[in-house]
Amino acid sequence: MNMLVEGEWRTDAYESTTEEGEFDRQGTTFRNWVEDDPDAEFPAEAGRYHLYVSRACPWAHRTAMTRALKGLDRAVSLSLVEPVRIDDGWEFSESYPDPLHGEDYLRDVYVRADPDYTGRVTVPVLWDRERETIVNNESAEIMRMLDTEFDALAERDVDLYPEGYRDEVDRIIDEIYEPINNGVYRAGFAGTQEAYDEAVAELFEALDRWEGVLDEQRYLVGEVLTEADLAMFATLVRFDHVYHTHFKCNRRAVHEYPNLWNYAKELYQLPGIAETVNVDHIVRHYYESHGDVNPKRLVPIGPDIDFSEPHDRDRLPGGPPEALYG
Ligand SMILES: N[C@@H](CCC(=O)N[C@@H](CS)C(=O)NCC(=O)O)C(=O)O
Repeated sequence: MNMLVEGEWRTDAYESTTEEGEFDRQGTTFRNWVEDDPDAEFPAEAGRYHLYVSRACPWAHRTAMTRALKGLDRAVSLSLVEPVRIDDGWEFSESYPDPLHGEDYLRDVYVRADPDYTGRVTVPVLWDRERETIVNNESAEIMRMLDTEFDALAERDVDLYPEGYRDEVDRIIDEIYEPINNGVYRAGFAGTQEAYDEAVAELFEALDRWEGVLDEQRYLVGEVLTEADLAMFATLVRFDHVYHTHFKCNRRAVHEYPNLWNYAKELYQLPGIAETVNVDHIVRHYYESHGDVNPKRLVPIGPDIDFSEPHDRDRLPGGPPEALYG
């Protein structure tokens, strides 16, 4: 797989599966925090930070959705990369330029932050214009910072990490990570039948369980929308187009689960969310980037589903934050 090694781009630097054929996701390295404190090393300030995302990537998607729901569009700028990622990693282009430095590749942005950087070149990236560096490239942490530390700059009073639910939000984000968010990758990149069998068994056991929970409650923690829902939605919205077929998670599609499907449609229809979903980028990224999984890089035709069709979630107590409609 591709990565930077001491600032040099290498295309064969690491194996993404273990000897047992299990997908092994490498950790992220920039882990600083923006703080709601003018004296902090990285203080929350309008116009100072920039978010690099891919519309294809589910991890980046959580951060883009948080920014959209909270109304941080003016405070934190955002730009995209080309959807297909092959030998050069994530690329900028005329359509999707690097607005800060005019670089050709996202790896160049990593090298600007650290000329000796060793690690994967991933999205999302939170860049600090002032210190000219990457603050953080771990999506769960960027989502949390946008939600809590940038709250004073948000144009909408939307709190996705509400007091009284915080432990539950953390617990659920953690709980769905391995079987669901990362589970689809563990299935898709499995190198042995055993690794695949284990991943899909855990994935569908978890989906079946949440299908049951969502029959009784509107969101993952109950009546209020939280960061945990954004983490879940990022996987659900990609599932039927990509994970079902490309990653062989085909025991059932999300649109065949009544509650998960209606829940996904509700989230898609929240103000600002549809604009963060680009099915073309999602589909092209997965089918065209992974030559090992899909050597001919053909993009399949379906499925014919519509996230903007009516949902039935108003049958349950609770609902989206009122500020979204203010
Ligand atoms: N733990 C990271 C993972 C991010 C990640 O793996 N992003 C993928 C895209 S979906 C990526 O950029 N991969 C490039 C690579 O691994 O070289 C996070 O949650 O932010």
